[in-house]
Amino acid sequence: MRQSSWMRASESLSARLRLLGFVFIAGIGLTASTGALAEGRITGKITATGVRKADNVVVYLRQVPGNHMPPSTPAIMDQKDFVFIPHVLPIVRGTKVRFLNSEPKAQHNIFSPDKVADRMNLGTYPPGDVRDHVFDKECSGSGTCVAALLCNVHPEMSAFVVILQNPFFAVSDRSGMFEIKGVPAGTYDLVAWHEKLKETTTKVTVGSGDVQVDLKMSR
Ligand SMILES: [Cu+2]
Repeated sequence: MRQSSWMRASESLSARLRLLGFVFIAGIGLTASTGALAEGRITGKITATGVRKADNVVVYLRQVPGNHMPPSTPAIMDQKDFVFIPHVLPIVRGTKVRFLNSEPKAQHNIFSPDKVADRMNLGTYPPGDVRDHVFDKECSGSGTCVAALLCNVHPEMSAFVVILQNPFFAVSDRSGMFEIKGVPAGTYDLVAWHEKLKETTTKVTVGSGDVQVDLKMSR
């Protein structure tokens, strides 16, 4: 009687230990997986001298480990009221950009004279038509990889496709604010590029949570 009660107690104890062990291992597993998946957000404000507004600054991480695939859907560059929309389009290298013509009547011709990024000419085409181009060439030289876009019908039209290694980028708004979400934990070079301002590079360390980075840019 005494023995069997001891055995029951012992079995119950070993069952509890097994359960405890399971919970412990599961706990380690959970900690390890959340550790590996830690990601944060980079937010900030750009103050620029020499331009009226600090918008259209592309803020991006120069190099993020891994092979970053371009999206399966094309990025859109529209043309309306004789303006490229958006004025600045950051993409992951290899992204297909679809060029629309949303004018009621006017034809446009899109080309990039850029020898460094991607020299191309999509020809002249009417409203409603589209042209696609995949920006997949490696840039020669250092600095941000940019393809300037022009229209040979309307010389006042211009835009920029900024070709990047990874999808962790943002374009600043009219008040110079930007936000990059879902950044894997790590230390990176945060680059700010603007068509008229000097490029800046800042070291940034991202954990889980928010990192605030304010940037100053000038001509
Ligand atoms: Cu045009």
